[in-house]
Amino acid sequence: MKKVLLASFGLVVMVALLAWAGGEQKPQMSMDQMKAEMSKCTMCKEMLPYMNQEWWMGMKHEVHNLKNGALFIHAYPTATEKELVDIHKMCTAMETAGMGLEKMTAKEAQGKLCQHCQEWFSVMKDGAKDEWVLTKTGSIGLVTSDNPKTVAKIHVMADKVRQMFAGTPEKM
Ligand SMILES: [Cu+2]
Repeated sequence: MKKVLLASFGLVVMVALLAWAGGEQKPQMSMDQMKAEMSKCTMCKEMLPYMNQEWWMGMKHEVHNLKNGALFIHAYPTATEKELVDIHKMCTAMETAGMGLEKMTAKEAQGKLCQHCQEWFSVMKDGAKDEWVLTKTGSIGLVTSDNPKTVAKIHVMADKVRQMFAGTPEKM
């Protein structure tokens, strides 16, 4: 299941980037720049084929801290049933890509993952547990650990994701 954690986080990051690129604030990077960045990351590049879809911009995202981790809600409330098939297909494509990550060393991950996927790779290496469910509007994930240090790390990650969606691109 760990691979899904990475997949989902990459998704979060890129949707946040996309939100900035299309938002009212000054774009921090153009769509082409963003795509170039994504193509360098083993996880994020799996999303490239779907980026022109309308549902990308309709994503609603929530992150909530738990005592032992965090809860991630990805929802595409505007997606039709047909689009949801694509959304779930994308999740599966990233899961497949993620299978390769399990064999990666931390050093390899540095070369093959973007900064944010690397941070989640690190949480994963700590032994965090996660469980993801495909839902009628997208997906929901629980990321937890019995180790207080790892829980603290998960909370830092959750904060970063919230900040991204609050529009603080300097954290990128
Ligand atoms: Cu990435």
